[in-house]
Amino acid sequence: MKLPQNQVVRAATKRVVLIVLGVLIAALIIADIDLARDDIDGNTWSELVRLAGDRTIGVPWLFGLVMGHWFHPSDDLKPIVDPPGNALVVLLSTAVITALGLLMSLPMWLAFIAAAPVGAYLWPMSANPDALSELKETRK
Ligand SMILES: [Ca+2]
Repeated sequence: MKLPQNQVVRAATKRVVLIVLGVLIAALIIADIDLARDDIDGNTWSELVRLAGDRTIGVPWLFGLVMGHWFHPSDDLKPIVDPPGNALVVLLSTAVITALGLLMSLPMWLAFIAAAPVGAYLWPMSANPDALSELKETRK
């Protein structure tokens, strides 16, 4: 999605997106706390994600991919395979890891750790350099 060019609209759009994300995260945390306090065991978001990760290694793999996508070592990192080939490699590696997880017991943490560099070097988030420097300026 491309942000509108007008600075005022861009700033308002960013603010709305951040507010929506904040409200969504707060709602998930509040729901998780409420679910933790009820009489039903294993029904919190955290417990369900953990259970899903135990059932299929694809879940921690996907979390690792997203972590690598967001938190890679350089702002100007480019994928080592040009698009759209990088998406194909990410999808294929996800399919292979998920299939391996069905055939053998793989630890969740290993899938998570292995996926982060894949997400970073095949699917790095390319941030707008202007938006990044703007953000860094506001943090000072
Ligand atoms: Ca509960």
